[in-house]
Amino acid sequence: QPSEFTPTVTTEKTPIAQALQNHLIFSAFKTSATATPRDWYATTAYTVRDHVVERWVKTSEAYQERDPKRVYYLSLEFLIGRMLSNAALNLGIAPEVSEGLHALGRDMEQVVEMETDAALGNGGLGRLAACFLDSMASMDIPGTGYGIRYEYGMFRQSISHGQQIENPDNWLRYGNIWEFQRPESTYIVRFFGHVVEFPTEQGIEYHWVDSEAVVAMAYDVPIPGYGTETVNNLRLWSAKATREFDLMHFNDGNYEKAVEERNATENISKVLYPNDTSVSGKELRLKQQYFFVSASIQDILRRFLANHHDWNMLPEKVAIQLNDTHPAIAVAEMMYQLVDVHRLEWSHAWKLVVKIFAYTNHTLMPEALETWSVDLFGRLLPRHLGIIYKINHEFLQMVNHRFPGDTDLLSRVSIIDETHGRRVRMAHLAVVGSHTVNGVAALHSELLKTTLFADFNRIYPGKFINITNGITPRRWLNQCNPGLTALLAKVIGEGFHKDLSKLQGIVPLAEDADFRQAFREIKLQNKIRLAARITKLTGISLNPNSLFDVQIKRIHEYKRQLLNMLHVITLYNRIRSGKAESITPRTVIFGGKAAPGYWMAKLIIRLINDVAAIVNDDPAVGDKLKVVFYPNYEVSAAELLFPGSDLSEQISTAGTEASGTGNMKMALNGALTIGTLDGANVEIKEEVGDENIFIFGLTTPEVAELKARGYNPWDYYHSNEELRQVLDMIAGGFFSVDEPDRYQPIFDTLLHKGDNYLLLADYQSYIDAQDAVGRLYEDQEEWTRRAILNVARVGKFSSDRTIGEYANNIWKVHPIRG
Ligand code: DL6
Repeated sequence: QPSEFTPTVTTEKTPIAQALQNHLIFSAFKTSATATPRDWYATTAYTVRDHVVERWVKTSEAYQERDPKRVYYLSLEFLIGRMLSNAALNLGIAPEVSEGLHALGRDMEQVVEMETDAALGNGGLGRLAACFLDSMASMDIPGTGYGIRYEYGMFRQSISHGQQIENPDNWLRYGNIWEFQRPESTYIVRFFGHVVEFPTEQGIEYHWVDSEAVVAMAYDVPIPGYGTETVNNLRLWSAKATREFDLMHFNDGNYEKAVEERNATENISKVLYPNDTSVSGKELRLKQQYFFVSASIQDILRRFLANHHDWNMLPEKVAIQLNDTHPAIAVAEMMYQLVDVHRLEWSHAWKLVVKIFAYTNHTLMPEALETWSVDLFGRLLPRHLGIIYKINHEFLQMVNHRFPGDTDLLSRVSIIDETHGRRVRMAHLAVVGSHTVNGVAALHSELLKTTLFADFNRIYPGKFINITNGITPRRWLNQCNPGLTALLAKVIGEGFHKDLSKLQGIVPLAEDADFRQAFREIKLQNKIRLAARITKLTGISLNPNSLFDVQIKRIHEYKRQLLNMLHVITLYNRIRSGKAESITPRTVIFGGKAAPGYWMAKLIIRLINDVAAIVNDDPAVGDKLKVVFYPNYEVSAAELLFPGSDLSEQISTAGTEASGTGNMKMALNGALTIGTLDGANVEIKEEVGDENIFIFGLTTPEVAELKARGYNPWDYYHSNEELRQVLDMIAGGFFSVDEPDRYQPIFDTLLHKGDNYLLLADYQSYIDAQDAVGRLYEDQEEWTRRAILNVARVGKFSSDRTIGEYANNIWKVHPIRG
């Protein structure tokens, strides 16, 4: 009689069920009787991983043999989320894994829930990088991601007494089955010291001496493509001390001192900075940037040199994309490696550099534009500062030659800002060192050319292009919305997984009552699933038939969660005063993290929770209005929230949101958008049609005009009764009776400090649009028709399309099949 410990293939079990059982025993060292839910997760992950690794080896051999041009995506953030279900889906083995678990008495959905999110990013920029990895692998593009293996990712948010509390994200506590440590792939990264000049016959040689060394050790994470054998690599660097500890101190009996140095070194990859749109200028952050960049560039050059001797081949084999300015120091590091280490002539090296690099800008917000004080930079990276000076000198000479005598222009475009102390402008370094710079949505790219980079656009005509962002349909449709995916597959076949434009095929079905019914039923089930999770997390029970009105994203003043709250309180007032007899029942859901040091964003979270407490408890309101703050918004939460949304809130002040990608995920999952003409909303409107989206508010030029004319928020306060009442309630302590002036700063920001993001100017137009939303929702047939048209027409926003454009227009790389 074979026991559970007998790892032989039995006829009754499918191969995957057998593999699961083997891993339970040999990898988790458990039996079904003793296995915990986490053991089942590990068992399943090991089983799926085996399939991934098999293909990974083949892909890497194919790349090795065929030596294609590769793209290297340098990003300080990769917001990957969970990997198990995504890997099973992409490999096409999800049904078998599910069945195998079922045969062993387990449920795939519960197993998946045991995985901790890999939250190595803040928000949009990091999630975009993760979607790009999925698309590159799915399209067989030889692409590698390079980043940092943070020991602590994005903080975990809890809500206590309505306030955000930040808790450390110890995501590696139970190990990480998806990473492979590569002790053989280590590089020395140096900091501090000074530069010594050696005159030689060829000119001056620069030697960087007395520096402190850190070891960068690689951890590889497989990125399986969908519907292909390709598995690409995400290489994350971890900092290790060069010596375990200082033996001198150890022998003196000072153990603490002995490990101190080691800890300080390893701090470099300890924690992700949780600010998405502001820079703090901290030394550790610059160390992180240089650390991962230097290790990555050394790794890229090592791979190149293994096959080539002719440096002119470098741009034929290597394309490097800078994900924002965070890795922009790579331009100087490549020069350092080529000139100081490999002894290329400066001008030869520079020609290669500008053929290799390209830079993506993700924001126009001035507070997000990185600069470093020259003092800090020179202390930490003395040789690189010298290199940047030389790059700048040559660049300014060129500008002066082209635009003689324009000293203002020279000072505006210089890589060194001399106007606020001396600072290194990383965006300028990135622009000068790249052959192409792209924005992430049509409007954003246009604004880059006409505002932030207007001077550079004159200097380098043609360098600035647009590539509109996208999202991977595998995670953001197939994985998160199996009900809708199955319905779509039934009516148009499976092709849309790899060609999202195929969704156009459902356009005629918007007119089919049976299809609408089926579509609506799926949405309802998704809302029921979401409502159950919300009740579990917050204790708030919801009516799944109410309109789920959802704003999930980082909390930031420019994203205007506060404008949403002005609407919520307006609705509340209408209900209380009996003016809303026939109001559409609504559940307004917020989710998102505030940067720990962003006081106003945290106050907004508190206001949402305070308002929720009062509204949800008011018997006069009943089912008509509920307000929810979903704690710890992260990728896995998003996978529940997007499919369960009816209304997508994309309400940033026009001209502030570079693109947005949540807007795309919402529409793809059948939510209608209420939004401003900002970021990619503009293109979503073009795709889905004016009738199928609720657009409101000032346009970007109107915002500029109003500001130029002199914007006075008091005008709106005095002339709009509903608005005035809402603002007076906030300021007067209606929602904070225990501390009546808690929200006075919000009132002050909006009225006394100029309402930078024009909430008051856009208020009435937003309320009117929301009223139209409410009325349309009453007509469920028409609402569903429009939701179907949204799904059908957002194929453009697949990250496969986006990556295709990067590959053709910037990287010039081609697919390679193993
Ligand atoms: O491009 C990805 C994403 C855009 O969709 C958002 O509109 C934009 O805010 C975001 N930017 C960041 C932080 N930017 N910086 N630096 O996440 O990028």
